Amino acid sequence: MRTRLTIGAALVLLLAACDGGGTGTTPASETTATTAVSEATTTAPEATTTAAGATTSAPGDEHEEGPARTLEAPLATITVDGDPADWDGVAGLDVTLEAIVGEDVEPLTAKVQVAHDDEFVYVLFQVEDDYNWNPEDAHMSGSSAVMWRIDAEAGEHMGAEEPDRETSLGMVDIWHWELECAAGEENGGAVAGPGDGEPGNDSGCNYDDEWATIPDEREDDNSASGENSLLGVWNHTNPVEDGEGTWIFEMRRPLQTGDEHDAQLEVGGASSGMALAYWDPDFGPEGWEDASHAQSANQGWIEVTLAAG
Ligand SMILES: [Ca+2]
Ligand SMILES: [Ca+2]
Ligand SMILES: [Ca+2]
Ligand SMILES: [Ca+2]
Repeated sequence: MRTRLTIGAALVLLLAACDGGGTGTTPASETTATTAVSEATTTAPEATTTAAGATTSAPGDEHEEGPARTLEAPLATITVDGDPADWDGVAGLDVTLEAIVGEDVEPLTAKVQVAHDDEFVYVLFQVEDDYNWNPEDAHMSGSSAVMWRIDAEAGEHMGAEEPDRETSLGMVDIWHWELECAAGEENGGAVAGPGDGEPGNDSGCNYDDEWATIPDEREDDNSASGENSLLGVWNHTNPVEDGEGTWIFEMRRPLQTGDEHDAQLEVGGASSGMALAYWDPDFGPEGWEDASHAQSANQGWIEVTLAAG
């Protein structure tokens, strides 16, 4: 079906290139305490600052090993409702999302925050881009993906590393979101359990829990051990057609799912690699295309640790 093909093709390209960066822009990284979305600011491209809870490094040249970007996820009380007010005080990492090599996509400013409680990991991914949403055509709406490393050696290019996209270095976990349900609605969360149809395919809202080993091998979490209670609510600060503002993607998932196709997260444990992507519906007259996303993987994994306190 259309949606299925779209997701597959798009994610093939999610992390398709790391050698060269493509844009010539030095992505900014900045750590700030969370502010209300209405106060979201544009990050100065040159600025790189570090604050408590996160460290940053300037991405750019291909896989030159520098200080890894890290993000510490605190204990917090979060409600997944599309309202980011509950993230005040949770440190965030500003990220410039970039085109893959060979694509002409303007860099976008984004910010990610991660928190946890005893049961769930929470992610707030905010992207500065104007509002477009068409419930009949996901390509005419914003779209996002959050990816996590499952295997320690997995490459940030959907399990591989450039230039060899055909050789898997390990498995990755992908939360892929096409906005087929309206702002403020719960997406996912209640999809079928193991062994019931296609439990990794959220047929209701198209917020799918997936996995990949290389860009060409990506699937929904449909194994017998599949656990797919991934829940998200999206919103936008200025939800009028072409309204300038910030996309809000708020989501949660159990820390431990027992699903072989998910990253298992542990409070106080080793860091977990994360990468981000966003598809802009203004890319062309037909909306975004598979390769037209802006993404963070050129800059390597963002290393997330879940702090006990
Ligand atoms: Ca909230
Ligand atoms: Ca746009
Ligand atoms: Ca899963
Ligand atoms: Ca998964």
